[in-house]
Amino acid sequence: MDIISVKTEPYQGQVPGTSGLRKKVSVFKQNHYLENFIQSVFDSLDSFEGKTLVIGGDGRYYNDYAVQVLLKMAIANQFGRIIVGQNGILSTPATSYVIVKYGAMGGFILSASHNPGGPDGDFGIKFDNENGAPAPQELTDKFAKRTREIDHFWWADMPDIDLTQVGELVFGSTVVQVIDPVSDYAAYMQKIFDFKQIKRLFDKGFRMTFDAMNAVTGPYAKYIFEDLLGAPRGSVIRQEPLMDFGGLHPEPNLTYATELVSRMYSEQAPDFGTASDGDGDRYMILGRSFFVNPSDSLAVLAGYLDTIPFYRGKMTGVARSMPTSFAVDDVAKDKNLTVYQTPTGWKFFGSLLTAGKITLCGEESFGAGSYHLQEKDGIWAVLCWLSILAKTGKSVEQLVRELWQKQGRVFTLLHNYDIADKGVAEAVMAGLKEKLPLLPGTVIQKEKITQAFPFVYTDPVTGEVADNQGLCIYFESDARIVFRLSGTNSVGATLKIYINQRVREFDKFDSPATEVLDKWVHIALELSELKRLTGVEKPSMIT
Ligand code: VG1
Ligand code: CO
Repeated sequence: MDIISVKTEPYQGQVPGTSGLRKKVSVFKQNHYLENFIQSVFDSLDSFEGKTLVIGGDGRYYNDYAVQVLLKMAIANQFGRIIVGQNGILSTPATSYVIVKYGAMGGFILSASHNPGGPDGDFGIKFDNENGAPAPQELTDKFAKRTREIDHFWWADMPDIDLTQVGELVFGSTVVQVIDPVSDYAAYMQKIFDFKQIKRLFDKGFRMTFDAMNAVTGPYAKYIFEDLLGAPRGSVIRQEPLMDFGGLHPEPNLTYATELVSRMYSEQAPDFGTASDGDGDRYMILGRSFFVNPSDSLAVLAGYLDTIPFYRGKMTGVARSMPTSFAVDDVAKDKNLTVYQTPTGWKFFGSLLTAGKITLCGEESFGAGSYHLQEKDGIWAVLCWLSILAKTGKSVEQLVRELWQKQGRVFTLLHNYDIADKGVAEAVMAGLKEKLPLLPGTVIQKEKITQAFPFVYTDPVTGEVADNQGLCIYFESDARIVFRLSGTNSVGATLKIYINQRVREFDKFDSPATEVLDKWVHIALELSELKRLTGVEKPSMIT
């Protein structure tokens, strides 16, 4: 095996977004594109010679190839040990756990998460630090800076490594350890949750459907829910990870998890419906003919997390990303927990979790997690729900209705507008931002604006400031509209409009969110002049 230095030229635009670097597969396939980014990450880290690195991915198209590139480069850069999931597979939460468990200095996750896969789809790469947390902004800025200067990378000239068998292989001064992707994570879940209690629920005939969406959680879910907890065979659907996710969009929401949704609204619906995303860090909750919006789910988790022994007496604070509704705030207040509002993206929770300021955190996109590990964790969230259902004996619907009875129902709606030209989308945001100072006190479509401001976040632990994190407009009638640009798409731009309103009239609780919040959609469109400025008539996704 020869270790060689290979000359290269920088690429433009290798800038990590909300969660890692995400681009079309065709972009990643350009000569040295992947190698440049990987070496830029290595060059941005403090000494790592002799240390341990974790590598895994969600199994999407190009995972096989990229894993081999990463291995050869990590060997050439002289890591002491590389822990890699069998066949190159590890979910995002499993990677995070494995990093901490084996004392690694960090790890790579090859995934574009909820973005579609396949030769015409997206690929991605993200880096977690030694806490198993997504690289913070300061570090991702370093990666991007280095990609603009890079002129060579290190390469081990050797054949591909066989990743089909669990075990250890030695290459020069590096040990490559192939691990089973599921077992460490599953063992950890058994430490957190009372599996016997959940098993009793299934023994009594409780039924669930977990839609793995042909993505990475299939093997995890099958082992945990069917093999260990005794959910009937077939409870985990679409459990085989496919390179292109069967042509589907692996994002758990009402638009993309259609099969699960129709099952949950049918006559034979099971008691509990869940789904996960491409890399296993998100979830989705449905009861029988009942959808739980992610912000309400976070509120339920906040209310009951301390019924799980692992968390008893450990509750400190709760954090939610800014676009996540305020449903959790009242629950937290009741329980004397501090609430933090962070920008979108898991990397902003890391410092709060590490400092012990929060126990639980979550996002409106069905990401939730706790201090058990520093990534969002889909299967963990499902296990939380199962524990709460087992402990209380209540149904999903009952738990959510109790929340509404207490504090009113906070309706939520998200409209995504795909805009081909990123510059045009940025211009819409800039125009609206300019208007914000003039809005408070004005009335639009009979609704009075109370506050309007761009969201700027100062990390209470590190003091780091993140600006440009969305535009917020609050109304007198307990409503809020948030505008922000997505940071995960690989081409063009997606402008997201998030709408929330708290409704206290019981007789409105069962109206669809699309109906209750329709008025606010019109207000948002009028304020932003989105249609006129972009020519885009309809959202690509409503959830
Ligand atoms: C989206 C979600 C955000 C989530 C991010 C990464 O980001 O809104 O809540 O953290 O995806 O999740 P954006 O910038 O497109 O709104 V994942 O599961 O795709 O790593
Ligand atoms: Co994900």
